[in-house]
Amino acid sequence: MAYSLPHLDYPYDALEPFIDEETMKLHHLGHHKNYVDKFNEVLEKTPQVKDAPLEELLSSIQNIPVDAQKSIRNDGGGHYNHSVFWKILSPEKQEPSHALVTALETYFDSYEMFCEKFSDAALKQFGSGYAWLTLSSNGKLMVESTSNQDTPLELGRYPLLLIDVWEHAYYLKYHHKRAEFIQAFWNVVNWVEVENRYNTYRSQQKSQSPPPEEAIL
Ligand code: MN3
Repeated sequence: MAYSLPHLDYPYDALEPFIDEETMKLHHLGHHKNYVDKFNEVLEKTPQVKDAPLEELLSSIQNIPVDAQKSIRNDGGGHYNHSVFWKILSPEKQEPSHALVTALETYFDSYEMFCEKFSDAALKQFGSGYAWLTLSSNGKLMVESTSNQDTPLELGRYPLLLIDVWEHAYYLKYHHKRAEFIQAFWNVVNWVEVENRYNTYRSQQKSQSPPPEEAIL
């Protein structure tokens, strides 16, 4: 079954003034749509992985035939990353729950330190890519960045929050001032969705056997 461009849960202008309507339209209907179309093309040519769930496909990309790997990483990753990105944005200003803040404090000392570390990773990502809050295979929260359309899934980590710092995500409004876009981003984070993702992946991990490196220890 072919992938399709997901609908947004809010109108294109809903994230104004932090993310402008024109950027949202071009980003969703232009950039994301291109990834979906190209991903469907490569899946047509790679029938052996056509029906694999997307997260599984991206998690085990090294098992994919080599000639399809690059395209699946770029176009499948592009579809996946943008799909998660739209979901973790919200027109309503939200604050993270006490439970989520407590989890963040465990790994980053304070919520403010987490925000600073995440913003710093987004700012310092050289060229196109993303900054992430991820959940590692042993249940730890991490801040990291990736290039292009790479996903943390390939590294065995689950994405909870991400910011797209490709220029197409902010250039129309913020021009070269990526730092201003990152600062604005904090006003439109859907913390309910971030926490849902955290709880979902945590319960999946608890129901699975521990990863091999933990078993050895
Ligand atoms: Mn993008």
